[in-house]
Amino acid sequence: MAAGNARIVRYIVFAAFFLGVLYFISNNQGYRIQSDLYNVGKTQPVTQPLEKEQPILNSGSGLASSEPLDTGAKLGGTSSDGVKIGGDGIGKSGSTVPGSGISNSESDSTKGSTRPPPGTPKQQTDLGEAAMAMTPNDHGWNDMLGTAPGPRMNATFVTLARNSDVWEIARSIRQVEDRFNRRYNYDWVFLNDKPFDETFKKVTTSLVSGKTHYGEIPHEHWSFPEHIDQEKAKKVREDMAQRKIIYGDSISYRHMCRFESGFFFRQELMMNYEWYWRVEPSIELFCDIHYDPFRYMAEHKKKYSFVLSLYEYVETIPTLWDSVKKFMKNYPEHIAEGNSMGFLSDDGGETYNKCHFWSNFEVGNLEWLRSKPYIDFFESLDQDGGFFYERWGDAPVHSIAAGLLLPKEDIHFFNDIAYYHVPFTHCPTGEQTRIDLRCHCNPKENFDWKGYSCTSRYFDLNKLDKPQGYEEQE
Ligand SMILES: Nc1nc2c(ncn2[C@@H]2O[C@H](COP(=O)(O)OP(=O)(O)OP(=O)(O)O)[C@@H](O)[C@H]2O)c(=O)[nH]1
Ligand SMILES: [Mg+2]
Repeated sequence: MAAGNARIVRYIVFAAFFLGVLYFISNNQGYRIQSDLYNVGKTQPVTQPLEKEQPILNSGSGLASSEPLDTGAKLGGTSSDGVKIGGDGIGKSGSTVPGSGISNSESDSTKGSTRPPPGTPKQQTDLGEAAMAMTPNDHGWNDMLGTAPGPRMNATFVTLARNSDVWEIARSIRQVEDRFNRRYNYDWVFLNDKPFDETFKKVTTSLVSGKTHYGEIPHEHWSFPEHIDQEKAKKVREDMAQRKIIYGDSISYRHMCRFESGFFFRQELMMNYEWYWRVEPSIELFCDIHYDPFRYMAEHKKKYSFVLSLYEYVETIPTLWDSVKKFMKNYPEHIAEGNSMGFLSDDGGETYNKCHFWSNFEVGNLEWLRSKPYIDFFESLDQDGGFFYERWGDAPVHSIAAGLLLPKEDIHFFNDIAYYHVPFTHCPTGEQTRIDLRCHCNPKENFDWKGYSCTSRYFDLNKLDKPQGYEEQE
């Protein structure tokens, strides 16, 4: 009996050992399969319907290529012997596609990175020829996976940020990349009144598909100008603190507003570009952007654009309009014919109705901001001291400038760029638009047609048809 029991125990031990070996082998294989898949996915997401259009566009390098990084390098243009020759073929940012083995940043943070490009290697040799798909009926509308065809503008994203903003700006970049820039690879300029730290550079460079640049703002662009009476400015801050005016007691917020009003566009790094798209920390983009807004601006001769507009908090700008009127009197030659005074004033310019475009989102033309009319405008306002004796924001400053110095047709409303910056949302009006653009915003949160928005005024002034369904959102 004892011997029988021992035999049974031996069988059980043997069976357990055998099962253990089987389990180990199968698990091990599973791991290898997973890791292979992962590699493939990194190069080329397996779900993409790529083969359809690849053969002609891909210089013969199809999806099945066993040289994924090579394929990525070809985004920058490849000579016949396979040597990388840079990205002239697809514009400035095309030369910097990650995965080409070349660092995509001025910082050291991506050196040695073998990360594949964010878009698939679908690449057209005739990038400059392609028309933009603006509606679902246009050719190429659904080509949202590869690098976008078409020329690139001389454009950059621009963000003013502190090192402590890194995770908030990381969220914004991720959204901008996912919804737009992974297909376009535009550059990104980061500006700061202090040196950026390594974490900031590393994290942001890893997220941006174009080149990243980091600039430190010169002291004279982030300090009190000599003509400011420090005592007077201090009293204002104390008074605003007592009255609980948002950021009313902050010195740095005032430097920020003055910098955004008068200096960001003439930073050394920004001088390399003609177009900018401003991005702030913690914003959201809710819809796919199927076309290049920079190119849209250029082709339609726009100079300034917005997605949200509203009334300014009057306590922050009590004498701004007086200052503007002084400028108009001193520089009548700068006031554009057919301007948007009707957006800014309800009485022909006597008083300001506080309407402004919300400048935490802007796509605009840097040459315009660097032009004499704009510089004269900024300097005239700056002399009056309201950035420090009050708390003038860059939003009303930019908006009044755009409203007076530009013909009204130069200002564009991007209905199809769905956007959030606390606490307002622009969610495109019209269900079909939201479906076509694969939006994830709640239309009920759209601010455009609510009483505190000025967007209706913009539509009325420009005699534009409001999108279908706007009445239901008022
Ligand atoms: N380098 C630097 N950037 C700043 C400073 N203050 C604000 N910023 C940046 O300037 C932009 C505007 O500042 P915000 O604090 O977002 O101002 P806001 O949008 O009016 O207010 P919020 O509702 O807080 O977003 C953001 O991109 C900030 O990261 C500062 O002191 N230094
Ligand atoms: Mg902000």
